[in-house]
Amino acid sequence: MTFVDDTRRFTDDAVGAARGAASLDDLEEQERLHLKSKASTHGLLKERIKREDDRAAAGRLLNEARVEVERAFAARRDELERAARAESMVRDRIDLTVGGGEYRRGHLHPVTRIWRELEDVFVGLGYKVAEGPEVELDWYNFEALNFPPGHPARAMQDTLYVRLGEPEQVLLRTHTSPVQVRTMEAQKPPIYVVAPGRVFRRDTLDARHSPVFHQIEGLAVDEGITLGDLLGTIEAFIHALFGPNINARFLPSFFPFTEPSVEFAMTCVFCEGAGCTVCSKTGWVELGGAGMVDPAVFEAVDIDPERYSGFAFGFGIDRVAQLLYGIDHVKNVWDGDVRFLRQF
Ligand code: 2NL
Repeated sequence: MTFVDDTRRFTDDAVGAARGAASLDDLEEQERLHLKSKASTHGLLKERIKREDDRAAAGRLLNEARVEVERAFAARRDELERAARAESMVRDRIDLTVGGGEYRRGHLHPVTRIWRELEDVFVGLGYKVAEGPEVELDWYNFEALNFPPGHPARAMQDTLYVRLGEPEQVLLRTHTSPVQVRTMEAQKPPIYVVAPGRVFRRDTLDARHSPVFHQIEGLAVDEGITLGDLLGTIEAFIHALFGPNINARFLPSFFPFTEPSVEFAMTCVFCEGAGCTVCSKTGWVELGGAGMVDPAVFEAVDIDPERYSGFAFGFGIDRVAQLLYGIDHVKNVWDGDVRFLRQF
């Protein structure tokens, strides 16, 4: 067989093998056999050129053949790759219309919700919201508030003291009143502030008592403030929060920082005053305390009690949340158990 014939046959065989390759692996194998190695048909023909009479013509001929064969392999490779891609488009398709698992949406903690509702009500009545430290000095928590030395609330049994500085001078605040004391030190009347926050007492945990709880206190200091303003303000916020059927009731009481002092209750939201187990058949639930700011407190913060008067009130946020959401044990309010919190 002549070189020309063999080259012709190389071209036909190789182009045929390329076109007939069933897969990319197969194509690779055929390319190696016909074109790519020294022992390939092309490799052997290349060796033969040296022995041809007209080596230049033989070289040119084989070169043309090689280009044609290379084109055939490239074309088939292109076809097979396209097919593989098209197949993967079908096989690996993701059906976006199927829909995924549901994500559980979080929500605010019940206490946070009540906290914010209370802030909204008082902001609506013209109050500012103030905050302060949870670790306090004796002065702000007791001394400035007219707690005499030896008052039972000051004792170790009630207050959590911090081992820092002078003994019994640094403590976890037992109420948010220190925030109002700080406000009165920092600015002169008229003052209208509410101080919501976390407070701490050395209480043993039971259904209603917890060493950590939340309260909101309010303070109004201006010229000519009366007990009538206090009673009207309490009634207004109870109506704003619970509607016109829920009323406020006041009883005389005592606090070291107010004179006179009152305790206030609201109509039981469960029986609307008829009497039920929640209100122990009284029709009322205790909410908090209030009173006219004692002149001794004004003197401690350098406000003239002859010119100004004011009222203050305080009540538990957890208690309101417990009542409104029917939470039986107060520990559920802060221990962060998601199985409990999910219910709201
Ligand atoms: C309650 C009673 C009360 C106050 C808090 C107060 C604050 C200043 C001056 C005078 Cl700076 N008083 N706060 C007054 C009366 C009662 O809270 O049962 N809280 C849970």
